Amino acid sequence: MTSFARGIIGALLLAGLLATPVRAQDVKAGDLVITQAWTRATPGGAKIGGGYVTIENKGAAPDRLIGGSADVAGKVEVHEMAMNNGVMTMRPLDKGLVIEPGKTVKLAPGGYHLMMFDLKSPLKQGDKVPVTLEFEKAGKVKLSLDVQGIGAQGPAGADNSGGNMDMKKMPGMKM
Ligand SMILES: [Cu+2]
Repeated sequence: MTSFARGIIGALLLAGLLATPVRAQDVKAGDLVITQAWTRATPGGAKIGGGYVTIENKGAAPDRLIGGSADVAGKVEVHEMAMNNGVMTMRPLDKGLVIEPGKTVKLAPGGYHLMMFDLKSPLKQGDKVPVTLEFEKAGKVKLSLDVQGIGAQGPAGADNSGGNMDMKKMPGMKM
Protein backbone atom coordinates (compact mmCIF):
# COMPACT_ATOMS: atom_id res chain seq x y z
CA MET A 1 0.00 0.00 0.00
CA THR A 2 1.34 3.41 -0.85
CA SER A 3 1.59 6.05 1.78
CA PHE A 4 -0.93 8.01 -0.28
CA ALA A 5 -3.47 5.16 0.04
CA ARG A 6 -2.77 4.88 3.73
CA GLY A 7 -3.37 8.61 4.02
CA ILE A 8 -6.71 8.29 2.25
CA ILE A 9 -7.80 5.42 4.48
CA GLY A 10 -6.69 7.33 7.53
CA ALA A 11 -8.69 10.35 6.44
CA LEU A 12 -11.77 8.21 5.83
CA LEU A 13 -11.47 6.62 9.25
CA LEU A 14 -11.10 10.02 10.84
CA ALA A 15 -14.11 11.35 8.92
CA GLY A 16 -16.10 8.36 10.15
CA LEU A 17 -15.17 9.12 13.72
CA LEU A 18 -16.03 12.78 13.34
CA ALA A 19 -19.36 11.97 11.70
CA THR A 20 -20.47 9.97 14.73
CA PRO A 21 -22.79 12.26 16.63
CA VAL A 22 -21.11 13.37 19.80
CA ARG A 23 -23.86 13.78 22.29
CA ALA A 24 -21.97 13.48 25.51
CA GLN A 25 -24.69 15.25 27.40
CA ASP A 26 -27.27 12.55 26.64
CA VAL A 27 -27.39 10.45 29.76
CA LYS A 28 -29.23 7.15 29.96
CA ALA A 29 -30.36 5.75 33.27
CA GLY A 30 -32.64 2.74 33.18
CA ASP A 31 -35.63 3.77 31.07
CA LEU A 32 -34.78 7.45 31.28
CA VAL A 33 -32.89 9.57 28.77
CA ILE A 34 -31.74 12.93 30.05
CA THR A 35 -30.70 15.63 27.60
CA GLN A 36 -30.15 19.38 27.43
CA ALA A 37 -28.77 19.77 30.92
CA TRP A 38 -27.97 23.41 31.44
CA THR A 39 -27.94 26.27 33.88
CA ARG A 40 -27.28 29.99 33.87
CA ALA A 41 -24.24 31.90 34.95
CA THR A 42 -24.83 33.57 38.30
CA PRO A 43 -24.03 37.20 38.95
CA GLY A 44 -21.34 37.73 41.58
CA GLY A 45 -22.49 36.96 45.07
CA ALA A 46 -25.66 35.11 44.08
CA LYS A 47 -26.18 32.12 46.31
CA ILE A 48 -28.84 30.34 44.28
CA GLY A 49 -28.99 29.01 40.76
CA GLY A 50 -31.46 27.13 38.62
CA GLY A 51 -30.86 23.91 36.76
CA TYR A 52 -32.71 22.61 33.70
CA VAL A 53 -32.87 19.21 32.04
CA THR A 54 -35.13 17.37 29.61
CA ILE A 55 -36.15 13.90 30.81
CA GLU A 56 -37.71 11.29 28.55
CA ASN A 57 -39.21 8.11 29.98
CA LYS A 58 -38.94 5.31 27.43
CA GLY A 59 -40.18 2.70 29.89
CA ALA A 60 -43.62 1.34 30.76
CA ALA A 61 -43.81 2.66 34.30
CA PRO A 62 -43.69 6.16 35.75
CA ASP A 63 -40.57 7.37 37.49
CA ARG A 64 -40.12 10.34 39.75
CA LEU A 65 -37.38 12.94 40.09
CA ILE A 66 -37.14 13.29 43.85
CA GLY A 67 -34.04 15.36 44.42
CA GLY A 68 -30.42 15.90 43.72
CA SER A 69 -27.08 17.10 44.94
CA ALA A 70 -24.09 19.01 43.63
CA ASP A 71 -20.62 19.67 44.97
CA VAL A 72 -21.04 23.33 44.11
CA ALA A 73 -24.26 23.71 46.10
CA GLY A 74 -25.20 23.14 49.72
CA LYS A 75 -28.60 21.81 48.69
CA VAL A 76 -30.50 20.93 45.51
CA GLU A 77 -34.30 20.81 45.34
CA VAL A 78 -36.88 20.12 42.63
CA HIS A 79 -39.15 23.17 42.26
CA GLU A 80 -42.15 24.32 40.32
CA MET A 81 -43.28 27.85 39.58
CA ALA A 82 -46.92 28.77 39.97
CA MET A 83 -49.17 31.81 40.15
CA ASN A 84 -50.38 32.39 43.68
CA ASN A 85 -52.81 35.33 44.16
CA GLY A 86 -51.29 37.00 41.12
CA VAL A 87 -47.75 36.58 42.36
CA MET A 88 -45.33 34.17 40.77
CA THR A 89 -43.99 31.92 43.45
CA MET A 90 -42.00 28.75 43.49
CA ARG A 91 -42.14 25.84 45.82
CA PRO A 92 -40.39 22.52 46.28
CA LEU A 93 -42.20 19.48 44.92
CA ASP A 94 -42.48 17.45 48.09
CA LYS A 95 -43.45 14.30 46.26
CA GLY A 96 -41.08 14.84 43.37
CA LEU A 97 -41.73 15.36 39.68
CA VAL A 98 -43.46 12.44 37.96
CA ILE A 99 -42.15 11.38 34.55
CA GLU A 100 -44.97 9.38 32.96
CA PRO A 101 -44.06 6.48 30.67
CA GLY A 102 -43.73 7.54 27.05
CA LYS A 103 -43.61 11.21 28.05
CA THR A 104 -40.93 13.86 28.07
CA VAL A 105 -40.74 16.43 30.83
CA LYS A 106 -38.77 19.57 30.24
CA LEU A 107 -37.44 21.62 33.10
CA ALA A 108 -37.15 25.21 31.92
CA PRO A 109 -37.15 28.81 33.14
CA GLY A 110 -40.65 29.71 34.33
CA GLY A 111 -41.62 26.11 35.03
CA TYR A 112 -40.14 23.11 36.73
CA HIS A 113 -36.53 23.57 37.68
CA LEU A 114 -33.76 22.35 39.91
CA MET A 115 -32.88 24.86 42.57
CA MET A 116 -29.33 24.98 43.79
CA PHE A 117 -28.92 26.69 47.15
CA ASP A 118 -25.83 27.92 48.99
CA LEU A 119 -23.61 28.09 45.93
CA LYS A 120 -19.98 27.84 46.98
CA SER A 121 -18.73 29.65 43.89
CA PRO A 122 -20.35 31.58 41.03
CA LEU A 123 -21.42 29.61 37.96
CA LYS A 124 -19.39 30.86 35.01
CA GLN A 125 -20.53 30.77 31.40
CA GLY A 126 -18.85 27.92 29.54
CA ASP A 127 -18.25 25.84 32.65
CA LYS A 128 -19.81 22.46 33.31
CA VAL A 129 -21.38 21.90 36.70
CA PRO A 130 -21.50 18.27 37.83
CA VAL A 131 -24.76 17.37 39.55
CA THR A 132 -26.38 14.15 40.68
CA LEU A 133 -30.10 13.72 40.14
CA GLU A 134 -32.02 11.22 42.19
CA PHE A 135 -34.92 9.26 40.76
CA GLU A 136 -37.24 6.91 42.59
CA LYS A 137 -36.61 4.02 40.19
CA ALA A 138 -33.60 4.97 38.06
CA GLY A 139 -31.66 5.91 41.19
CA LYS A 140 -28.81 8.39 41.23
CA VAL A 141 -27.77 9.80 37.89
CA LYS A 142 -24.66 11.89 37.37
CA LEU A 143 -24.56 14.52 34.67
CA SER A 144 -23.23 17.99 34.14
CA LEU A 145 -25.03 21.23 33.44
CA ASP A 146 -23.63 23.46 30.68
CA VAL A 147 -23.46 26.98 32.01
CA GLN A 148 -25.07 29.48 29.61
CA GLY A 149 -25.13 33.26 29.86
CA ILE A 150 -26.91 35.05 32.69
CA GLY A 151 -30.13 35.78 30.74
CA ALA A 152 -30.23 32.55 28.72
CA GLN A 153 -33.66 31.04 28.17
CA GLY A 154 -32.48 27.68 26.92
CA PRO A 155 -29.49 25.47 26.21
CA ALA A 156 -27.07 26.51 23.48
CA GLY A 157 -28.42 25.97 19.99
CA ALA A 158 -32.02 25.52 21.11
CA ASP A 159 -34.95 27.65 20.01
CA ASN A 160 -35.12 30.14 22.82
CA SER A 161 -38.01 32.18 21.52
CA GLY A 162 -40.61 30.82 23.94
CA GLY A 163 -41.01 31.24 27.65
CA ASN A 164 -39.62 34.66 28.29
CA MET A 165 -40.15 34.52 31.98
CA ASP A 166 -37.20 35.74 33.94
CA MET A 167 -37.17 34.90 37.63
CA LYS A 168 -34.92 37.76 38.51
CA LYS A 169 -37.29 40.36 37.06
CA MET A 170 -40.35 39.14 38.88
CA PRO A 171 -41.34 41.45 41.68
CA GLY A 172 -42.70 39.87 44.80
CA MET A 173 -41.39 36.42 44.05
CA LYS A 174 -41.12 34.43 47.20
CA MET A 175 -38.51 31.78 47.74
CU1 LIG B 1 -36.86 27.46 42.64
